[in-house]
Amino acid sequence: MTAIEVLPGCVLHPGWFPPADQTALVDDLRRVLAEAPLFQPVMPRTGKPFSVRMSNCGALGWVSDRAGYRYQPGHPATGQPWPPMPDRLLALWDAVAGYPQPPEACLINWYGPGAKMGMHQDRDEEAFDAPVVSVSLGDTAVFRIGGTSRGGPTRSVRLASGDVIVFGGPARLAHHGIDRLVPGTSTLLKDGGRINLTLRRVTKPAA
Ligand code: MD6
Ligand code: FE
Repeated sequence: MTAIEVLPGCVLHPGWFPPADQTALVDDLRRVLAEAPLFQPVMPRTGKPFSVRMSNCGALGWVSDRAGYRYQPGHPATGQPWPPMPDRLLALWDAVAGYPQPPEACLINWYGPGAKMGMHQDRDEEAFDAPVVSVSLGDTAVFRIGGTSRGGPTRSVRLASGDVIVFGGPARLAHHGIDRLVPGTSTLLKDGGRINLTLRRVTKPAA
């Protein structure tokens, strides 16, 4: 299907992954999660739990705990390195990112029914010249995107299973969040819910 520019720099590729590829991707992720189990992140300082559970693959993984947000090379509970990024995700990056270096981190967000994500910016990376590439699997999510300053006008976009959204250029630092899931919109995950993957370049390549 054709790409849709939601806002300058924010490009939606509806149905990028056909159903068979979505199933293969979930199988890839189950192998990742067998090595790097989902963990429950909490907000810095307050310790309030997120409503999603997380894990990562790739050289670096994003974590949040009472000490803050950061990227680190190992799993917070097991201390083991994150599993490698599946080839299917490296190929996606090559196809849509338009960035010469590979991604270093893939954050896996697992939404149970009822989970959501508050408005935020992705700004813990050094390489803001690289886009963030996001994959949605499972139930449709109501995604909200605004501008680079808080509290401005926002748009709402539905992200369905297999959709890919690329945040680059002027949208790289846009505020965004997940208002809610739309239950019963996908049969990919047997207990419902949603998985979101975000592929990121974290470090600036040596000049
Ligand atoms: C989600 N996505 O779709 C949350 N961040 O569940 C994100 O936080 C996100 O979709 C940066 C770029 C694209 C995204
Ligand atoms: Fe984000």
